[in-house]
Amino acid sequence: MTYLPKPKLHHPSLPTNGLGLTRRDYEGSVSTLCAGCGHDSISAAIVQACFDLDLPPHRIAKLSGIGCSSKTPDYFVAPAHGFNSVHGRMPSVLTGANLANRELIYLGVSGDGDSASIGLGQFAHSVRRGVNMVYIVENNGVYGLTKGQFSATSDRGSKSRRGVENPDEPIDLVSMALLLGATFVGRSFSGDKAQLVPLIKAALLHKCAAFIDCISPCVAFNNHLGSTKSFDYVREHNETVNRLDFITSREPITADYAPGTVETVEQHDGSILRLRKLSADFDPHDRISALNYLGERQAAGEVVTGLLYVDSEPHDLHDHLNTVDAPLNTLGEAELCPGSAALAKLNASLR
Ligand SMILES: Cc1ncc(C[n+]2csc(CCOP(=O)(O)OP(=O)(O)O)c2C)c(N)n1
Ligand code: SF4
Ligand SMILES: [Mg+2]
Repeated sequence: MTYLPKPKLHHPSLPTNGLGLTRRDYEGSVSTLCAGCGHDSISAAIVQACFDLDLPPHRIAKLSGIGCSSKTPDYFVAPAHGFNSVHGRMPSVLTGANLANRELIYLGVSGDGDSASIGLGQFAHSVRRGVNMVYIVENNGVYGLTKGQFSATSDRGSKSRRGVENPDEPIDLVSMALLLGATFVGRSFSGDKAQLVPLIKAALLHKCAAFIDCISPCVAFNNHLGSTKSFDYVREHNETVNRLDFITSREPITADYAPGTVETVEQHDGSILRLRKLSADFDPHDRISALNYLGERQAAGEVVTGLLYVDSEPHDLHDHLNTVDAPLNTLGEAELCPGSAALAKLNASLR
């Protein structure tokens, strides 16, 4: 993989966050993606979110599969832990890492090909198990890296760059995530930083499976007339159901909206999601009605974006399995080996 490091020198007047780090400290190497690729805007949004939240870079673990989208962890938060896995296998690698060490913040980046085709089963099981992670699909409706074949999220009837119509039904990963029990589900657009950054911030502090489908146009193979994942199509058909402001538990809450127009949702760690409702009949706390709403708007050709579902009291995989708090590599012999008496008791219980 091409690797172009950025110069380490910072301008001394760059603003710093609570850790004394600049935004540049959260960047990665120089992107080798096509100029204008939506994926680069998502990387920039991740950099902004991690900087704003004062996340210690060494506490972040970024994982991916294979694809242009899966190359992007190289382009943000260089000092974080990183693992570029096999095509479609990011979720199981992330699940294993999370079980071994729950103290890191897990950020999985994938593509629509990576997650909706070869990795569909992996996506489904990581979400269904409630792995504490942020799972971002950079969704461009094509296999960008292998030169623009339709992916499983391409809409039926949408056209390839050469004018061929896609005959297959699409898979909507947002609807799947809702059906599978994800406790935080959002959809956004790489061209809408004002929506995407707070969504990523809220997802990073959500203590369970947080899924974000981010429409991310491929300027090389899927940004033409007839595509439903182009910049123009998404801008024209974007139906934003709410606007999210994200406030950490450290910040004061200033009320600058008319009463009744804003809903406050408190997350497990005390962080606050302030939701400005833009669609009167959309409720992000009702999984079934969110699914119905998405289905209706999708049939009408609209792309629904915003925070689509949130459960503020989620239980993750560690809660389900009642695992130890400490990372497994810090456990000593006393914790790992309970002794022959305990083993004999266990064996006796199974006879
Ligand atoms: C096991 C395996 N099968 C197929 C491939 C070829 N391949 C590489 S990337 C890719 C699809 C990438 O599409 P997507 O995940 O949507 O990422 P994008 O490039 O569009 O961001 C495929 C099929 C591979 N690398 N490994
Ligand atoms: S081929 Fe498409 S997805 Fe890949 S870098 Fe270029 S614009 Fe982005
Ligand atoms: Mg793709």
